[in-house]
Formats: sequence, C-alpha cells, structure tokens
Amino acid sequence: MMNNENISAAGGKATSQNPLITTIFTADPSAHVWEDGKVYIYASHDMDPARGCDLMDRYHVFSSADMVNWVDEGEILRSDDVTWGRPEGGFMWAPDCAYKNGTYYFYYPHPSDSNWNDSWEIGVATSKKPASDFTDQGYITGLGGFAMIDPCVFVDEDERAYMYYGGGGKCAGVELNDDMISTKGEIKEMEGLEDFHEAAWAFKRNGLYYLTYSDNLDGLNRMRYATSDQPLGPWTYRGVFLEPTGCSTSHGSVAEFKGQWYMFYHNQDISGEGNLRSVCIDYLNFNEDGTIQTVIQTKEGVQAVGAPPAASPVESRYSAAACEVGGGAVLEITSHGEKVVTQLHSKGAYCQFDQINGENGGRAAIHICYATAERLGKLNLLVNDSDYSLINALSTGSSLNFTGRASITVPLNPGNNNRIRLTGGNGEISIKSITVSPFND
Ligand code: FUB
Repeated sequence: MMNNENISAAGGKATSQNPLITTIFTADPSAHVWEDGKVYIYASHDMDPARGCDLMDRYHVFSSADMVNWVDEGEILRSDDVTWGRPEGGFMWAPDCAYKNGTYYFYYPHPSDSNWNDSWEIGVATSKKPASDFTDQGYITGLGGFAMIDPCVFVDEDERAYMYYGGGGKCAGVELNDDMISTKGEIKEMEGLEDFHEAAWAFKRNGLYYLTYSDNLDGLNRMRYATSDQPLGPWTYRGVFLEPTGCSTSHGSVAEFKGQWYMFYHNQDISGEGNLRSVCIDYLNFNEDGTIQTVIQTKEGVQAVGAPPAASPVESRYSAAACEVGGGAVLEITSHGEKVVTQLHSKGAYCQFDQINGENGGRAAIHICYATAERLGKLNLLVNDSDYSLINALSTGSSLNFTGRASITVPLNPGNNNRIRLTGGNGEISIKSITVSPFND
C-alpha cells in the first residue's frame, strides 16, 4: 500500500517514507500496539474526489511489524453498515480503537440524521480481531449534544477505560463501563487546555497522563498538549509539539513501539488538497522532565525496527498479455518484449483481468504494476463490479518506467472467477501486470 519502492516486503527498504500511505487518501491516524506485537493504524478515509469532509467513508486499517513495511488490512466499516446513521451516508470521521477482555472496540463519529451538524453520535463496532470482522453495535447514549466528534479511548494500566471527544472548542472526557459502550459517572469538560479545537488523543508515560489536540491557528492547525496526574484532568497546558503540516486540519496520535515513541499525523503532500490527506509517521522524543520535543516532520519517515516480515506466501501475477482491452486501450509490446496496456486515459478505455483466483475468498491485496509520467495519476478500480475508485498512481518519472505500485486490499470471492477492471482516472497511465495475494483468513 505504501510508496512505490515499498512493494517488496522481505528485505524491506531503509525508511518508511512520508506520506506513508499513498494509494488511497487517509487522515486522522490513531495508532495502537496490540498483543500480537504489531502496530495498527486506524485512519479516516478521504474518498477521492472529495466534497469537503462530507463523503469520507470506508475505514481502512494498516498494520506493521517493523514500522517500515505496512500492510493494508482492508476496509473494516462503511456508512452503509450503520443502520442508525444518516441515510445519505458519508461523514465517517476520525476514529479510534481500544482493546479490552478479548474484544476490539472501534469508535467512530457519525451523524444520525441528514442534518449532520446537529446529529453527531459516537458509534461502536466490535470484533475479536484487530483489523477485520467488525460489527456495529449502535452508538453511545447520553454524551450530550455538542460536536461529538473525534473519539479517543484510553485504557489505563488498571483496565479502567476513558473516552475523550469533542470539537468546536469543547473537549469532554468520561469513564466507560466494562461493556465499553456505556458511560460511568459524570461527563467532564476537560479543564486547563489552551486553544482546544478538536482531535483529542490520550496516552500515559511514566505515570503521567498526556492529552494532545489540535488548536485553532487560522487555516493551519498545530498540535498542542497538556499533562495531568489524573486521567480526566485537570490538565496543565504544556505547549505546541507539532507545527502546521501544510494542511488546514491537524490530527494525530502518539504511540510507543519497541521502546521508541512515534507521532502519527497527516498532511496533504500528495494531493495539495486539504480534504485529500495522507498519513505520515515521524519520531517523537521526550525531554528528561517529560515534556515533548517538537516533532521534526521529514520526507524519510522512520527506520525499521526488528526483522522485516516474511514475503506473502501466496502471490499470483497476472500479466497484461492476458487481459482484455477495449474502448481505445491498446496492448503494446515494449522494447523489452513485454506486453503492456497503454492509452487507458482515453474515454471509455479499459483493461480487464478475468479469472483472478481469490483462493478461499475474503481479503486479498492487489498490487497494480504501472508506469506514468503524471505527477499524480489516478485509476478507476472495479473489483467484481464493486467500485474502489479513485486510487492513486504516483509518478514513476516516465511512461516507460514500470516501477509504480498501486496497492489496495479488497474482498474477493472464493475460487478463480474474480474480475478486476481498470480505467484511467486522470492522465496517461500504462499497466504491466497485477499481483494478487489472498489473505486466506
Ligand atoms: O477528518 C475529519 C475531521 O477533520 C476530523 O474529525 C477532524 O479532527 C479533522 O481532522
């Protein structure tokens, strides 16, 4: 799913690169390290093309064992799955996930009415797995009628869980009952935060609680933080630790993985558009007194920790030579004697791969091998007639350089009757092959 050269999992590359996730637009990353030893990012999904934040939908989860090689775990929830949600869908905003007693709880803000601004609720979906099989359980009642967005749930060392949420300048916090979907005790406005806007995130280090959030800096939010010796405050304001990322919104999380702390955030470096954002990772360091050093935003990202994951065991490659082309798309032979599909950008042009093997069915990673001289090429992707458009195809520098990989995890049917159809979404893109790796889970 990551940058072009990151397709080879085994062996890996030196650093994660920013933005980290390039094939789809992702934002508002909430990162957690779970019991399987991997780090997971629960992110918003900015659907392309965007209409403000209205069309955001179809949450994907990403996991890594080494911070550099990331796996798109696929989609875990969409607005169509939310029976109590607004009939028009969309508005699946910044989520979080918590784990307690063998269950993963996925928290997401979503309006219950067409009048979205006055009907925010915080929904909860659950699963026994960290990144699949989530089922919606309804929303948390009694939270209190303001901008109830951006939930963050922190489970303390004593297993008590606290939820923080809010936007429009008001941050609230409340303890959750053991069921993790009802509240216990008083809902408190968080005291001591300076210039709170939205994007609350809580964590604990060396017995000290931290609450991070975005501020109201005009047009380019920063991230600030406060600390407390109590999970629900009162808080002592500590300062700004993430300067503007170039995007009008700022939203992020802080997590420790294998002894190092990291900042997960988003920018708009790929799209140049504030509603088509991309998740990034950089190091986060503390001073001896527990204050946070300003995060240095880089293009390189972070280095690998631990061994790279083993390569995917089952991987089938489908060459362009075997696909059906039509509508003006052309099957050409390169100077290396390879068949590739060109002219995909012509109106109505397509290439279609049939008889794709989905093995047992369920999740499968699809990697599209392409070349484009466009700065930001786009592809329309249809899998068994389900539309996953648009997906990004970052420049490979030349229409003859087939080092591009657009990667996304989608569901496939069992057996070998799956169909993948591609059309050019924006500018000239040529396709050499696709590789399919069923998860078989
Ligand atoms: O992603 C939609 C909204 O933008 C989030 O809920 C806010 O925190 C901001 O990132």
